[in-house]
Amino acid sequence: MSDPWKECMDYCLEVTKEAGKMIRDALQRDISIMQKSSPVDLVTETDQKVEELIISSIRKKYPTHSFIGEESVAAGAASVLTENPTWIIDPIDGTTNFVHRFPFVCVSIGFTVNKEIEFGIVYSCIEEKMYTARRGKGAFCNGVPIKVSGQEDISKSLVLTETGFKKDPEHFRTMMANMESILTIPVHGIRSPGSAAVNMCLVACGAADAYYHMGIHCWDMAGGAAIVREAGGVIMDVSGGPFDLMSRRLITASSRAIADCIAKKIQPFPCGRDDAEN
Ligand code: LIP
Repeated sequence: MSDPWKECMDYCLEVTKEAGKMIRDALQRDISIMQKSSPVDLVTETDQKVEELIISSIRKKYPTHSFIGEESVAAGAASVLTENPTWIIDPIDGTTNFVHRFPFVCVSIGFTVNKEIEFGIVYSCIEEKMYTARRGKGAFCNGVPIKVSGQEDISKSLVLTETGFKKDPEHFRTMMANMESILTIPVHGIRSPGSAAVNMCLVACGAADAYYHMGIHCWDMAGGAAIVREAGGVIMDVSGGPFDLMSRRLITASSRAIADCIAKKIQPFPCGRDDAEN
């Protein structure tokens, strides 16, 4: 059977390596930090330059394809997923980590066709871990196959989540109550590595058993979603329904049992949709 998107994935890999090198080089210099939606929602010149590099390189080769990029959307571009082949790009997932030189910083790219994720690439570029997954063909880290832990017992699990940018009192209370509700199951622990895409890769390779988050974006999820799925993980909405790339929320886990248990334990809060904000 022909594999029409293989060439796109191979090309994406080369562009991602270049982007990762650009990020590593930038860490050697002073980092100029700007604010986006709030004093804790940060962006740097490097986020913008890396996104420019990725989009211009891919657009030159695939001029008819569509793009949803974090910094382009911040600058006013639409974030609507269509049937057209679409590259969903987070040039630096873990910008706060990047600013602090905390080592979980990645380039995340997901590629969709007919709104389905065909492949995902997440390059944790300080650790130099290149995670890749193509629909139906497995998930890999630096070319070595990876799979989820397979843990089914939530009381033996390590769970990832993030605190995010929105710190209004109601949101904050729900977020803390959710963490309390998970911690008191009990679980072995909760961790917040600071990058949604890296979190999904940590579940994909069995270093963590679950990750849940509300308030992130399609560019945080697209690359990692392909990887965790192909590694045998479950990915779903926080309501327990099917995963929706534009919904700004997800649960992913090593097993359905753990994902379902988290869905029952956490209280969703409204976070809007990526395709409703333009
Ligand atoms: C970040 C995520 C992080 C989350 C933040 C933000 P950015 O992405 O990966 O896990 O807590 O809300 O979305 O802004 O660094 O690309």
